[in-house]
Amino acid sequence: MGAFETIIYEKCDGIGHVTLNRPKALNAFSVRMRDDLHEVLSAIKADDEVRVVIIRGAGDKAFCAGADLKEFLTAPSVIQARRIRSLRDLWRLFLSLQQPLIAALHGYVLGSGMEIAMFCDLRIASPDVTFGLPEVGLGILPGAGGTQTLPRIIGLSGALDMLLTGRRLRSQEALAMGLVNRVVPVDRLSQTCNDIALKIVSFDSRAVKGAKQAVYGGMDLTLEQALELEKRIAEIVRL
Ligand code: CO8
Repeated sequence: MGAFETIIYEKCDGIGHVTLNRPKALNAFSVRMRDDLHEVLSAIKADDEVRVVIIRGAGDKAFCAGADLKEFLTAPSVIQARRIRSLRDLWRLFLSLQQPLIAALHGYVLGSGMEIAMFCDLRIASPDVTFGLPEVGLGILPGAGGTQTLPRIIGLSGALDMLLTGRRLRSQEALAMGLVNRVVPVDRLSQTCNDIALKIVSFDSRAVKGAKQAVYGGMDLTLEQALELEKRIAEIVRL
């Protein structure tokens, strides 16, 4: 893999480190970033050495302040349509990764940035985070799964509050609502995510992948079907 314009990718001790790297634009999600992320995640998906992934944002102001508004407002409609289709592919790619994804969150986590975080399995935040989905206020819908991932993570009531009123959440509220797993001091954010990742790396990777697959695979099934799925996956893991 070559160097990327908008992403830094490093691999160390079984952990894939993905950094959104446009700090001067608060890591706004651009078409270039979409393409770079697609390439990195495709490589990670095929790489058995990568047992867990940490996604973070460069700079001290934001994980990601959403879609690149400057680019979005100048895109002609055909390109826009193609962009939206490709976005769906990227989001499917996120969902198809068997390795656990950890989002290390600081500063602004808005729009597409929040949607990226919601495609991760664990969200660890510093106390300064502002979460928000401003799309409806901009006259559009969150186009990267936000209307579906948010209610699955925090429930219907909180999701509708954020989506319909543009309500923003700070880290402690996000913790109380189940949007983040842990809040840690900003100077401990990276180390905490690394420690969690190393713990996951120390486990049997088949059991880790199996647990992730069973949880997501069972969500849209009846309990009976989901228990059956769990049984099948547990048998495969034990082989
Ligand atoms: N896109 C492009 N550039 C951005 C973005 C963005 N989303 N956010 C910040 N930047 C840039 C600024 O333009 C600025 O650049 P420059 O220094 O060249 O002027 C630099 O980052 C620093 O930003 P600010 O000076 O604004 O920093 P502040 O600390 O004053 O404010 C905020 C931080 C509150 C995060 C503010 O930057 C902001 O409101 N940003 C936009 C947030 C947003 O609404 N994001 C979009 C969410 S919706 C989405 O992701 C789905 C698609 C939306 C399409 C909408 C079509 C109508």
